[in-house]
Amino acid sequence: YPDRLNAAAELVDRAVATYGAGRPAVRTPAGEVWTYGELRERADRVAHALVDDLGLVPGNRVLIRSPNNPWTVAAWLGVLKAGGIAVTTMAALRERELTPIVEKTRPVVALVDHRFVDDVVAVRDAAAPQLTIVAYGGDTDDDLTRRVATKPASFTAVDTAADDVALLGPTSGSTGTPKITMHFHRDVLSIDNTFGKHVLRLRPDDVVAASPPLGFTFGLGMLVVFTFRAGACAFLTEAAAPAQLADLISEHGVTVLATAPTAYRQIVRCGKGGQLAGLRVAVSAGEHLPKSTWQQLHDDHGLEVIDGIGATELLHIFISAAGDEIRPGATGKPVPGFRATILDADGAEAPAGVAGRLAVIGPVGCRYLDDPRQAGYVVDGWNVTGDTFVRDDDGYFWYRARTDDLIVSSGYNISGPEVEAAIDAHPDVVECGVVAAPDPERGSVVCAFVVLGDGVTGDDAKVEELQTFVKGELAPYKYPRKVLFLPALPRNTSGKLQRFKLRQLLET
Ligand code: 3SK
Repeated sequence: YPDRLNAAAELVDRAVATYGAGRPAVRTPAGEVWTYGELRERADRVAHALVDDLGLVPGNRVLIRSPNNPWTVAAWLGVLKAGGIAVTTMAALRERELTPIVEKTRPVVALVDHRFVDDVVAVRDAAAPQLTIVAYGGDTDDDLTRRVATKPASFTAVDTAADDVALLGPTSGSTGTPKITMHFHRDVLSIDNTFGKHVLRLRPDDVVAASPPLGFTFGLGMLVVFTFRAGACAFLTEAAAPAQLADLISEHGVTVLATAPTAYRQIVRCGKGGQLAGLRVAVSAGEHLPKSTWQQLHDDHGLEVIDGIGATELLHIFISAAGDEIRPGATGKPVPGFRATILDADGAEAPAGVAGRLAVIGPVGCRYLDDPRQAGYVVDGWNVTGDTFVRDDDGYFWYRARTDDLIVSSGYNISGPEVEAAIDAHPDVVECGVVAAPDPERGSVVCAFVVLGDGVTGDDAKVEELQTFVKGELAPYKYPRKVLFLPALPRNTSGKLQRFKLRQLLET
């Protein structure tokens, strides 16, 4: 990369120059379409409002809080063009989750969708008097989207250094205390030069939908970075349940979908798998994609889902495979640009076939903002993830468990997600989460929290049926000795299963 680089200019100005101002950049289910020219103009007006009205200077941080919609994209691009640092958050976060993020990142401005202002006001009043809150998307006179109408239509992007911070991405980690990852302007582009160019390979005529929020780098990469680098169109849905999303995909000619395995399973279970027929590319990440789910999507719906593992610390996906390279059940190989290895308990590189912690090196690395947990994540230059994987002789990486999800029962090592995948395959199960339950005899036993389909009763007979079913699928020692039924599983705002909350349920 050149020394000076502004990622927002590279995304939107470059798209206008390469693909034309009239090409659609973003669309919504309501039929709103913004061309690349319109998106650039609105982002430029936002940059003017930030600098001219709100006194933003390069390096200032700007919190963005909104569901996925076109103004959020314009706001994000406008902040970066003005030389600011975007602190991306999810609309679903509440006051108690926003407070530590605001305290740590100290934004001077918050650009907030007008429907989500209250929690930010509460955080400002309690903890951040420096914060100017500007609502957008509403119809009051001081609303950002009304104010920008009077601003000049063009803004020359601040000549930021490639190594200036562009993005602060909060991540909750497994315990819930947020860590703030820092990413440079060049990092934003590098995810396209790795996963985007080598695995995803979008085309200008693609229409890209993704369920993860723009406040999660999975969604930001899919809907903004990869899409705009390819001159494609982002289809922005604010909050679509999987069944609705499936309908929107077929109604609006979506060709690329990125979502989590749970959403794929729910789409299939509610009989909407046929709505995915027009997809050219389907990406699954955020959670392990079990082989059974991949196979069902392939056999029944003709999809060759691209699985991948990423991390907010590394901005996006670093292990994946597409097309003929896919081995169902394996996550894939290191994306070109990345190296990956397995570390044993002593931190040494483990040979093929031996499970250990997945560690990665690539063009993007973990930099936590002022956080002692940095020393645990970056060790000898390796970014050490919280996942246990095994590498096979062909260099494919196979997911085993979160490092803290391994269940040791009577001396057996049991992967919680493996048992989950087995239970998920039962026709009455919507989803399940498996954790270790303390047991005086065995140390721990496998405990499954199960969500059943509508009208199915969770009684003793169902427990026995599920146990027998798992024994038929896996080595019998892995069957869940404890089965509890829940109406829904606890998930964080990115949709990840919160196993620590399941463990807490066992303590109550
Ligand atoms: O796998 C994930 O959880 C992830 C995290 C950040 C960015 C992208 C992905 C897929």
